[in-house]
Amino acid sequence: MKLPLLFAVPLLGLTSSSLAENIPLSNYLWGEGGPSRARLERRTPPNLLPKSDTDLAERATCTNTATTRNCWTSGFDINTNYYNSWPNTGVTVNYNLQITNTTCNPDGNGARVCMLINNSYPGPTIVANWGDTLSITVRNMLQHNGTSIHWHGLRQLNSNIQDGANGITECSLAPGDSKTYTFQATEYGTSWYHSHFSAQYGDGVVGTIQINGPATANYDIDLGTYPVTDWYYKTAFQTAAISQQSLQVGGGPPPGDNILINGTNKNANGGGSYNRVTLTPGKKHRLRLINTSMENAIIVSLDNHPFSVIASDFVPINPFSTDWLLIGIGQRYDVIIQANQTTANYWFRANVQASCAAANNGAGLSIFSYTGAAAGNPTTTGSTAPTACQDASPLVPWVSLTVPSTSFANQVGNLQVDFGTEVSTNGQNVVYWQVNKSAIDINPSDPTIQYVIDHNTSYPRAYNLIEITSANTWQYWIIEEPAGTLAPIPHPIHLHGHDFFVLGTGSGTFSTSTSLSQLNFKNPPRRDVTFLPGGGWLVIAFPSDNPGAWLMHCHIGWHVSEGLSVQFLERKSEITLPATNSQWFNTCQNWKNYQQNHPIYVQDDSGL
Ligand SMILES: *[C@@H]1O[C@H](CO)[C@@H](O)[C@H](O)[C@H]1NC(C)=O
Ligand SMILES: *[C@@H]1O[C@H](CO)[C@@H](O)[C@H](O)[C@H]1NC(C)=O
Ligand SMILES: *[C@@H]1O[C@H](CO)[C@@H](O)[C@H](O)[C@H]1NC(C)=O
Ligand SMILES: *[C@@H]1O[C@H](CO)[C@@H](O)[C@H](O)[C@H]1NC(C)=O
Ligand SMILES: *[C@@H]1O[C@H](CO)[C@@H](O)[C@H](O)[C@H]1NC(C)=O
Ligand SMILES: *[C@@H]1O[C@H](CO)[C@@H](O)[C@H](O)[C@H]1NC(C)=O
Ligand SMILES: *[C@@H]1O[C@H](CO)[C@@H](O)[C@H](O)[C@H]1NC(C)=O
Ligand SMILES: *[C@@H]1O[C@H](CO)[C@@H](O)[C@H](O)[C@H]1NC(C)=O
Ligand SMILES: [Cu+2]
Repeated sequence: MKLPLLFAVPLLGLTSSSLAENIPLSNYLWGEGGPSRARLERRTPPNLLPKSDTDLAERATCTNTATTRNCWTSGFDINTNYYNSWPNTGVTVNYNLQITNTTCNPDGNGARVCMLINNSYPGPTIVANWGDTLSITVRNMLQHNGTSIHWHGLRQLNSNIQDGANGITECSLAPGDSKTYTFQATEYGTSWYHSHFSAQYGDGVVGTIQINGPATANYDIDLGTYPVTDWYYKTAFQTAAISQQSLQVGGGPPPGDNILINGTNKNANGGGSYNRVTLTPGKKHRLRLINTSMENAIIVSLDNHPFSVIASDFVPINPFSTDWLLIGIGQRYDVIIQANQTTANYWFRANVQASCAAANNGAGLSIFSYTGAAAGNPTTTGSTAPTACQDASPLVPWVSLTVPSTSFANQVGNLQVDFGTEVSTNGQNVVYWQVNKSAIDINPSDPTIQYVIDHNTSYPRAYNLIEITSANTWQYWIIEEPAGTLAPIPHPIHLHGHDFFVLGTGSGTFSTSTSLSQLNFKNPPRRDVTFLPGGGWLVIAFPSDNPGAWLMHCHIGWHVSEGLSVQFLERKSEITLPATNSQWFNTCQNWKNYQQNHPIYVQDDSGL
C-alpha cells in the first residue's frame, strides 16, 4: 500500500462531543484493521504549497449517502485537497438573474425602495455540484445604477475576470446591459453572491450559493441555505451617506432597524412574519448559515439544540459542538442539528454582537417546528450567549495544510488600518477609512485589468494596489488597527481569489519579538473572512497560486464604501485576460456611454 504523501488523515483525538458524530474515516480509507498509529500522524508538508493528493483520491471509490457523507464521486472525497483537484463534471449549470429597482417589505414595517434579484429577497439560490461550471447571466434593469456581481468565496482559479469586482476585474454593467459570468466551482459548501457596486447589496442585491459536495459528518436532510442579515428602513445609499457624515466626527454608522432571517422577521410593532423551518423527528439536519449583513455581526442559536459545526466558509473542518455561533459579515458556517428533543416548536435566535461594535434596534427570531408539533409560537428560552467578538473555535480544517514559518520574518508585510483625511473629488476634506494611509477609490470605467491589458503601470495611488510578482510563494500580512486610532473596532476582513490561513490575532501592536510565538503555522484555520480585532492585529498568509487582481477589504458595507480596502495584483503577466473583442470590452463601452449620457449620477464613495 502506498502511503499518502501528505496530511489529510483525521486526528485521533477529536473532542468527545464530536466523536459520536464523526465518520470512522480510517476504516474506509485504510481498509480492514485500520492504520497503525504511526501512519495516522499528521504529516507536515515538506514545503510551501499543497501538493498533489492523488494517492488519497485513488482510494475514494465510495458513494455519498446519509451515512457516508465523506464520500463524493469516484476519485474525490472529503480528503481531496480541493486547492489542487476537483471533479471535472462537464456539467454546466445555467442561471438568469434580473436586477430591478422596486419596493420590498420583508418585515411588514412598510414598503421601501429596494433593488432585487428576480423580485425576491434574498435572490434565487444558485445550486450546483462540486466541479460543475456555472454560467450566470446577469441583467441590470436598474434605471440609475451600474452593477457587478461578486461570487463570494469562489476562488476563480485562473478566471479572475469573472470575479465581479467593478473597477478591479471589470467595468460596471450599465443600466440595460447584461453579462454572462462563467466559472468552475472548484470548491464546495455554502456561500453567497452580491453586488459589488457601492452600497447596492444592502438594498437587496444578494442571493445564496450552495455547492454540493462531501462533508465531515453525516446528516439525513439538507435544509439548504439560511441567510441572516441586518435590515435598515432607509436605503443603503441613504445609510451610507449618513455613515460617511458620522465618520467625519469619529462616529459609527446608524444602528440597523431589524434582523431578517431567511429574508423575513416580525417588526417591533408585531407586523410581518417569522420564517418557519420544519424538522423531522429523529433526523439530522444540515443548515447552511450565512451572514449577509451590511454592518452587524450576528450571533445565532437554536433553543435546546446544539450545533455541530462542519464547515467554516468553504473549508470543511473537524466537527465541534457549540450552542452559539458568531457569524461575521460574509462568513458561513454549516451546522448539523439533531432533532432529538420533544416534538414542539423552538426559537432560532439571531442577535447582534455588541462587542463587534454592532448595533441594531431589533432582534432576529424564526421558528423551527418538529413535524407534528402544535401550531403557535415556541415557548422555549435561550441559553446565555458568549460576548467575545472573534471567530468560533476550534476551526481545524479537515484537509490539514501547514504554512512554513521560516520565511515569515523575511517576507511579512504590514498594513495599517486607520482613519484619515483626504481631499474628495469635490475638493472637500473628508475623513475616510484608510489602509496604509490611503482610502481606496476605484473608477468603474477603468478597472485594474484594463491597466494590465495596456501594460500601464501608472496605477492611481487610490487603487491601493500591491503587486505580487513571484509565483507560488507565501504572502504573509500583518493587518493592524492600532489602539491609538479614533475608534478602534473589529473589522471582518475578506480576501478574493484565495482562502487565507489565519495565523493569529491579538491586541495591541504586533511585535516580531513577542507576538511571533502566538502564531499558529500548523494547520491554522483557513477561510475567506476573519475578524481583525478592534485595536489589535491579525496575521494571515496565502500562497501566490492564482494570478489576478484580488480585493482584500472590510466586509462592513459602509467601511469598504468609505475606503477600507486594498487589492493584490498577483502575477499580472499570467492573468487570463479577456479575448479580443469579447463581451468584457462591450461592458466597458456600454458603461462609458451610459456615464456620458447620465452625468448627474456621480460616484460619491469608493465605488466598492
Ligand atoms: C429570473 O427571472 C428571469 C426573467 O423572468 C427568468 O428568465 C429566470 O429563469 C429567473 N431565474 C431564476 C433563477 O428563477
Ligand atoms: C429607483 O427608483 C426610484 C424612484 O422610484 C428612483 O428615484 C431611483 O433613482 C431609482 N434607483 C435606481 C438605482 O434606478
Ligand atoms: C428560506 O426561504 C426560501 C424562500 O421562501 C425557502 O424556499 C427555503 O426553504 C427557506 N429555507 C429554509 C432553511 O427553510
Ligand atoms: C454579521 O456580521 C456582522 C459583522 O461582522 C456582525 O456584527 C453580525 O452580528 C453578524 N450577524 C450574524 C447573524 O451573525
Ligand atoms: C441530542 O443530540 C445532541 C447532539 O446534537 C446530543 O448532544 C444530545 O446528547 C442528544 N440528546 C439526546 C436526548 O439524545
Ligand atoms: C504603503 O504606502 C507607501 C507610500 O506611501 C508605499 O511606499 C508602500 O509600498 C505601501 N505599502 C504597501 C504594502 O503597499
Ligand atoms: C496609464 O494610466 C494613467 C492613469 O490612469 C493614465 O493617465 C495614462 O494615460 C495611462 N497611460 C497609457 C499609456 O494608457
Ligand atoms: C445609485 O442609485 C442610488 C439611488 O437609488 C443613488 O442614490 C446613487 O447615487 C446611485 N449611484 C450611482 C453611482 O449611480
Ligand atoms: Cu470595517
